[in-house]
Amino acid sequence: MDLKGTNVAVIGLGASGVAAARLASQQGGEVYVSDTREDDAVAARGADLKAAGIAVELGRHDVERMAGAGLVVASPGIPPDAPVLRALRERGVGWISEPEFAARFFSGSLIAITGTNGKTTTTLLVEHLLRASGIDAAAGGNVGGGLAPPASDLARAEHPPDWIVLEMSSFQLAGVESFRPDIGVVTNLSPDHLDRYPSVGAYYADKARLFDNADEKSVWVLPAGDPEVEALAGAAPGRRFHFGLEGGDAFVDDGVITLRPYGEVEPLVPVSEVPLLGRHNLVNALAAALTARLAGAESGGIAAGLGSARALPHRLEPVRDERGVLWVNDSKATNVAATRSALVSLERPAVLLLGGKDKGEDFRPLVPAMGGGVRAVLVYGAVARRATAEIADALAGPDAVRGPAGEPIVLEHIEGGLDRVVARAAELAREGDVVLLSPACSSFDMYESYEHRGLHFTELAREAA
Ligand code: UMA
Repeated sequence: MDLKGTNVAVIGLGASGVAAARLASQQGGEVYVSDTREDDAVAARGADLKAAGIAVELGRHDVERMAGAGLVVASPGIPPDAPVLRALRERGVGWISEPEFAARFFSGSLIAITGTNGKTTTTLLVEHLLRASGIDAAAGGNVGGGLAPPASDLARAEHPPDWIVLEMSSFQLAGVESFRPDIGVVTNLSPDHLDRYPSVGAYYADKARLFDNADEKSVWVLPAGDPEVEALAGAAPGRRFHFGLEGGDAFVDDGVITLRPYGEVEPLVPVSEVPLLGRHNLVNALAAALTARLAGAESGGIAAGLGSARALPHRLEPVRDERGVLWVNDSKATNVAATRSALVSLERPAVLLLGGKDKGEDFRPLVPAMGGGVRAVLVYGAVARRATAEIADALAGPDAVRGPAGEPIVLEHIEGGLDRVVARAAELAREGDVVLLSPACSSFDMYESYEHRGLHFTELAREAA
């Protein structure tokens, strides 16, 4: 695709907009980027682009100018009913998403990974498994958090990788036209983003666009026994492969991660040797192993890669394993649902550290997930008084649950900082336990971010006696 002489309008000056503008400019386009914000962060990004010869407008979108462009690229965070997109639609002007734009310049093969949960873990794991197998691969896309670049940065690379592994959100899939992955992966499907979509059906419909340009050479990696995902794929052509704990082309057989995409059984590695925590991560590992195999990786390389996989920072990340006690940083769990899923997925008794800024969420729904697994709950931070009262209430109520050996769950409100919470956790934890920081709250009462909180916990855990 040649952009020489083409006017390209980019909407939004976040990570996607900056990357798309740079790619369009590198490809010879005349680029105009605009953003409704004009704060310091956006202004700094704008100044960098201006220095590269790109036209930047802050504080407003010039819809007339966009309507005259040959190509419009919209950032994923801009909802379809935003005034700028409504104005373009009224003029009959269409737009594409940033990865759709980037993929037009990819030279290698493409793996696209979507789904409601586990996208980032699976994407980065596929990259790791391919590299462990000696295949030149690079990941990016929706990933965020500085863990991998936007799709357009991958397209701009001086030495394009043989395989690009892209995480795709529904917002990005909404703006595809010719996007056609060689291998498409759906990790799972459940309702989400209902603040943006009018219905679950509308959210699923955007996800289904992964299959828009399928042909008989397409390869699909899907969860086994999931009728909703199967319905999403509909009648899309291509070969379908399935992963699941109980069966399919990637499964767990007698405690061993096993593949069978080509008829032959390929045992890879015992689950116990994969350093990722939780059942959901095991399913992500199955999806990633199967995907890497279908991309041409050999089972030996995949097995080695699974053994050397690392948890993503702040997501059920083991940070210390000493004297039978595993310390786990799950600081990214900033709401009750995330902490609930951590509790459900752990298979060891836990001392749970919970607290932070009060977002008004009800903590009682956490209690059923504690039954049989949680030994103690230590509550701290601005939310502590309310959270402790609600948990105490649920522990005394009709749904009351008990700890690992049927004993009462210890519940304590700890005054002071995380140092005091960690010290108390070290006293309570017994051999075989997990000390889990999964706060169910944001960090802003004491920290700048969940990352900052997670790093402080890691430091304290490593120092704990
Ligand atoms: N803006 C306008 N006009 C508008 C509305 C917004 O100019 O009418 C501007 C905002 O002022 C802002 C810019 O658009 O400056 C923001 O664009 P954006 O929200 O698309 O943010 P990016 O920084 O480009 O980040 C996006 C993804 N964010 C979203 O989809 C919300 C990042 O995913 C992704 O990493 C990045 O592109 C690179 O691909 C983050 C995310 O939370 C991690 N994704 C959601 C998720 O995973 O659940 C979908």
